[in-house]
This record gives sequence, C-alpha cells and structure tokens, in this order.
Amino acid sequence: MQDLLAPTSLPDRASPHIVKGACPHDCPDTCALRITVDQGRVIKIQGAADHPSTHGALCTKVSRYAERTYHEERLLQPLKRVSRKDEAPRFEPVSWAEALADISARLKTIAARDPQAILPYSYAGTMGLLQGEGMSARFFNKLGASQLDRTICASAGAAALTATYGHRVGMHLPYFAESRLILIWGSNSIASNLHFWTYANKAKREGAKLICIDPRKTETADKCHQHIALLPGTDGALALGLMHELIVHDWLDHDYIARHVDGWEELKARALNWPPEAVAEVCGITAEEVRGLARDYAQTKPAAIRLNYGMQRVRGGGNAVRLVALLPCLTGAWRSRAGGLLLSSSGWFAPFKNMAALERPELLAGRQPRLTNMSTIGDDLLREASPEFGPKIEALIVYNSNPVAVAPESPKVVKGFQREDLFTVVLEHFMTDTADLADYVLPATTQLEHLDVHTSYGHTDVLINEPAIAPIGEAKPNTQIFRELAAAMGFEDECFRESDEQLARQAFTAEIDFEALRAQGWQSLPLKEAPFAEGRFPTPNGRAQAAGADFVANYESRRSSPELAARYPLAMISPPARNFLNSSFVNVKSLRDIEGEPLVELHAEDAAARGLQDGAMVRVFNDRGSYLCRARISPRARPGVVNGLGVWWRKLGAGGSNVNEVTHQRLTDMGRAPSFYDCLVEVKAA
Ligand SMILES: Nc1nc2c(c(=O)[nH]1)N[C@H]1C(S)=C(S)[C@@H](COP(=O)(O)OP(=O)(O)OC[C@H]3O[C@@H](n4cnc5c(=O)[nH]c(N)nc54)[C@H](O)[C@@H]3O)O[C@H]1N2
Ligand SMILES: Nc1nc2c(c(=O)[nH]1)N[C@H]1C(S)=C(S)[C@@H](COP(=O)(O)OP(=O)(O)OC[C@H]3O[C@@H](n4cnc5c(=O)[nH]c(N)nc54)[C@H](O)[C@@H]3O)O[C@H]1N2
Ligand SMILES: [Mo]
Repeated sequence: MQDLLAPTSLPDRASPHIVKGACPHDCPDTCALRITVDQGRVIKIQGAADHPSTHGALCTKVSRYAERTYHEERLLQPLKRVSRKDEAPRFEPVSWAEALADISARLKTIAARDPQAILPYSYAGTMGLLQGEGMSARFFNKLGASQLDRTICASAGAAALTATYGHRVGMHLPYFAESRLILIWGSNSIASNLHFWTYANKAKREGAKLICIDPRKTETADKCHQHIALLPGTDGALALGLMHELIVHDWLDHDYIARHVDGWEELKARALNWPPEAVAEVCGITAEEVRGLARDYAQTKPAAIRLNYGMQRVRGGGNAVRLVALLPCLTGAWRSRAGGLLLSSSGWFAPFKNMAALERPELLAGRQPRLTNMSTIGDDLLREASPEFGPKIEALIVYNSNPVAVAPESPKVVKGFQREDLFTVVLEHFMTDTADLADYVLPATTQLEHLDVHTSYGHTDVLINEPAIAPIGEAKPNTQIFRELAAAMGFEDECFRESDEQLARQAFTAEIDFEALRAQGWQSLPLKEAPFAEGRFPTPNGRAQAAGADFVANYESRRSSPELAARYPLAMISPPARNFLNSSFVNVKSLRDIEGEPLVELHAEDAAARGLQDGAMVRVFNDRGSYLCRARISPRARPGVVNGLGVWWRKLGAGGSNVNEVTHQRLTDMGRAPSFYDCLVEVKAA
C-alpha cells in the first residue's frame, strides 16, 4: 500500500544540478525559481532569469527559502499531544501508522453521527494546485465534511470584480511599463508585490507619474511622486469624487460608456452627490487633492490603476473595489493595453484549469454540506449545534494556514481551539501558534521537497515546481498525507491512488502542454494584449455593470460610530510586514531580526497627546482585547491612524499575543470577508 501511494520520486540526476521551481507563497508575483542542488542538498535559490516577471530576482524572504526548509525547528515526525489545551503545549513523537490509525478512528466516530461536524481549515500557505486542494478536496468531498468558505484575504474584492466585470480579470502586468500615469491604490508594492514594482519603476524612469493612495506612507509611497493619505475605508468616497470631477468637466469617454457600461445613469446621479469638498471631509484629505487626482487621471493617457487587496479589508471593501474598478470605463482607459486596472489576474486562468478533475466534486454523491466561513472561526468554534448553524464543530483539520495567528478576534479563536472536546489535526512545517493547540501535528514537506503546479493572481503564466530534494525526516506532502488518511478511512476510489504527477497532468486543459511546461518551467496563457479595448467583459451581456455601487462607511469610525470613537479614537490598520509573508517566516531568525519586534507606528501628534515616547512599550486595546508592542513615532503614520504591522506569531510577540487580538469578525459588504482594517483602538503606555 505504502509503495502504491508513494509521491513522485526524484529524478536521478548528476550533482550539482538545477531544478525548476515556483515560489509557493501567497503573493501576486508567483516567481519562477532555479534551485541549485548538490549532493542532495539545496545550496542556492535564485529567480529564473528567463521568466519575464521574475527576471532573475527574488525578494529577501524567498531567497532565504532554504533557511526555512533546513530550519532546526522543522517538524520531522508526527506528534501527539500529551498536555491539556490550556497549559503549555507538550507533545510526544508517534509513528505515522499510529497517528493515522488514531486520527481515522476519531474521524470515523464523528462522521458516523454527522460528517459535517468535521471542518477542513486551509488557506494559501502554499498556492500550489496539488498541495493546496488537489488531494485534500477529494478527501473531504468523499467524507462529506463541512466545506470552508475561503474568504480571509480577497473575497470582497473578488466578488466586486465579478459583479462589475464578470470575473477576476484585468490588465496584463508587463504593460504597466508603458503607462504614463499609475495609481498604486491600497498596495505596498515594494513590500508585497515587488515584481510589479519593477514595471512601475520602468514607467517612472520613462517619465510616468506615480501616485500612491494609502493611509500609510509606505516605502512605495516614498518612491511615488505623490502620496494621498486617506483615512482607512474611504476609498469608495474618493472614487465617487473622481467620477464627480470627470462628469462636471466632461472628461468622459461617452462612446466607451454608451457601448460597454450598464447602469451608468444611476452611477452618474450618485457621483454628482460627491463634490470634492464632501469627499475631502470623509477621506480626511484636501479638496485640492481630489481635484488634482481627477485632473491627472483624466488627462494623462494611458492611465493604469494597480489596486490591491489592502483597501478591501473594511466593511465597504466590496463596493469600494467596484467603484475604483469602474474608473477606467469612464475615461476609456481600457482602450490601451497600458491602461485599465489590475486587482487580480486569477480569473484569466479559469478556462485553462481543470479544478473538477483535481477536486472531484462528484465524490459528494449528491450531498450538499454546509459552508462554514473561515473568517468567523472564532465565533463558530464556540457555537453549539442549532438548526441554522448545523452540528457543533467537533474536529478541525488544518493545513496551509495558521488561523490562531491570522484569523480576526484571536481571543475567541484561541478559546475555540482550546476546547478539550475539539479534535484538531494540523499539517505543518513548524510548531506554529495553531500547531501548539493541536491533538496531532503531522509534518509536511516544503516546496523544495514536493511536486506542484501553479497559477498566479498577479501575472498570467502557469509554472511547475519540481521536487529538488527528498522529503526531510518523515515529512510528507499534503497530497500524500491525504492519500494515506483516505486509505486509513477505507476510501477505495481509484482517485485516491493517483500520484502527484498524475494530478499535475490533470490540472490544466490541453492548451497548456505539460511537457512544454516541464521543459521551460513556465508557460504563458494565450491572451489578448488589451483585453477590453472593445468592451466584451466576461459578464453575461459583455458589458461592465455599474448599477448599485455606492460608498459604504466603516463599522468603526469617527463618523459611523462616534460613541465607540470617543473611547477608541485611533483607526488601526495592520498591513503586512515586508520581511514576513502573513505569519510565515516569522520564525526565520535572519528575517525576524530585520523586522525587530512587533511595532505600532503612530503620528507624532497622537503620541504627544498620549505622552508616549518613541520606543516605549505600549498596550494597543479595545473592548475585544489588548496586545503589547513597541511604539514607533513615525511619519509613516497619519494623524488618527495607527499601523500595527502584521502578522507576528503570538508566542514570538511581546505579551504572547498579536494584532488580531483587537480585530473583529464582522464581514465585508460583499464576499463575506473579514474587515481587518476597520478597527478602532486606543494606545497607552504599558
Ligand atoms: N512581504 C509580503 N508580501 C506579501 C504579503 C506579506 O505578508 N508580506 N502578503 C501577501 C498577501 S496574502 C496578499 S493578499 C498580497 C496583497 O496584500 P495586501 O494586503 O494588499 O498588501 P499590501 O500590498 O501591503 O497592501 C496593503 C496596503 O493597503 C493599505 N491600506 C490599508 N487600509 C487601506 C484603505 O482603507 N485604503 C487604502 N487605499 N489603502 C489601505 C496599507 O497601508 C498597505 O500599505 O500581498 C502578498 N504579499
Ligand atoms: N490583522 C491582520 N490579519 C491578517 C492579515 C492582515 O493584513 N492583517 N492578512 C490576511 C491575509 S491577506 C491572509 S491571506 C491570511 C493568511 O493567512 P494564512 O493563509 O494562514 O497564511 P500564513 O500565516 O502564511 O500561514 C500559512 C501556514 O501554512 C504553512 N504551510 C506552507 N506550505 C505548506 C505546505 O505545503 N503544507 C502544509 N501542511 N503547510 C504549509 C506555513 O508553514 C504557515 O504556517 O492572513 C490574514 N490575516
Ligand atoms: Mo492575502
């Protein structure tokens, strides 16, 4: 049995040699890697010079990927919990056979009552199609477990793009280099989308103007010609204000609108209620900034917008994305390949991916399990059975995610994971905050040790990742762990016996030639350069949909909740730290040393009003929770907004907690996503 289920074996090659890989991380760049292996050991990781967007360069984090794989704290054998969940975690090593037998027995008992009491919890620890939901989806479909609504990052923006344009589609990355104006909107590109920045920087060198729209003065804002530091969650109002100016100055492309936009009259009437003064008031900027931005946007051609997910993590995130996304229709910016907008390119892959072959929805055999939202895991773990909710969650299988650190309102998440009656299995590389609360921890391989294929949400190439080295210790690929769990559960369907290579060969439609992908390491999708020059959006009638999009105020802000703001006057955002990838890499010492320690950036006025010195230990708190970190008085923070850079491991932070101690679980207007950046706090000396 073991042999039948063995993962793809390593090709026998003379040392040293170069293996073609792909960066697995949740980042728009999805770089092509070239991995040098000598005597079975990775000695160097470089960006592929022949892959256009990677162009031979990697970020600081991934150039250290080998440090992560060979980390002395890598999990190398299955572990079984021997302590209570509310005490310091203690585990003992067990064999794979014992772990799989015990886990499958526990799952069978629960499934006999109701398989929906079992919940898979996963996100994009790896973006690979195989080690993501390739085999795991088959397993949970066969089991009839609850399904997970994977909303934690991008679903407000995804729902908004789909409502407006029919899919998650937009401009193609390389043509940003030809734009004359680039709005970098809700994105710290230099930190979290570095290979986009290369194209923007090329445009800048050739004379383009770059404008950054972000409450925080990021390293990207430093490099742009202008920075507009609006209040968090006010982007929809700014977009309406820009439309107001385009209308009153008649800077519209009437022909493009008439041919390709539905709902324009309604949107126009709404935008006319947003003169620059009203926008300035809501956004905390000046009316002149609104006017100037509108003028630049209307009069510079081609004009491109790089929108990123940073601006949709608020109550009105979906509507804000809809409004910003419609701007290029108003000016006809889509007519040029260097004009338009890019939030996500992932929809371009849809016709070329064969997800049904990978995930096998037919294994559900007519069942329609409940859908559980990953963003409310805190509340949901604490819920009893009810007709609306369904059965209580009795078991969790976590892979590719670290919810105890990254999910909102962690006091509740921790309490849920601490339930003694909850059976938790965590597939991991490291003893994360989530693994600390598991009943079983199963060691998973890293990207250097397994096969995978990748798409991207920032460019339009597919990539392959060949295994460079054998699995370390007793680690196994996620696919293999789910194969073996399936066998232990007695699932006999042929599809549980397919190898990773068989999976990889099914991942794409015939347009992507697998041998060519293997030979080059990547393949570009065949796509039009200026996809919407003549409209033809992937909506049912081919037209962009403008009806219904409106500004939605934050849950928590001075204007929408004055009583709360009186007690917690500071708006907190918690964007990514440059040297971490969400909570990944926090345990890689060289990277953690660059970040130093958890920080909250405050404007000098806000610090002075609280008597805080630069470097003081402070408590950031609200009614939900409190965490400790160091105050940094910084021009990166605007007055009234504090920046709690994320996402630290709780146990590596100052007081054993992190920024999600204070975030809440209320959902966005579209896409049922978390509103991490819609959060009021107070800061006091600790
Ligand atoms: N180095 C690094 N790279 C990453 C990540 C990481 O953790 N570290 N995370 C990856 C992930 S998961 C994702 S989803 C992607 C994209 O990740 P995003 O979360 O989009 O990350 P950023 O590009 O940093 O953009 C966030 C920016 O939005 C700003 N912002 C916050 N609130 C608002 C607002 O209301 N309006 C506007 N206009 N701006 C706002 C923040 O200050 C920040 O500069 O990046 C990926 N890349
Ligand atoms: N306050 C606040 N919270 C946030 C955010 C924020 O900006 N502010 N950002 C949010 C966003 S955008 C996102 S996308 C989420 C991200 O949240 P997650 O998707 O949970 O991402 P990570 O924290 O990187 O955790 C991924 C875990 O997967 C593991 N992993 C990686 N590869 C594999 C593999 O092949 N097999 C197995 N078994 N495990 C693997 C890694 O070791 C890591 O511990 O966090 C969200 N949380
Ligand atoms: Mo994300």
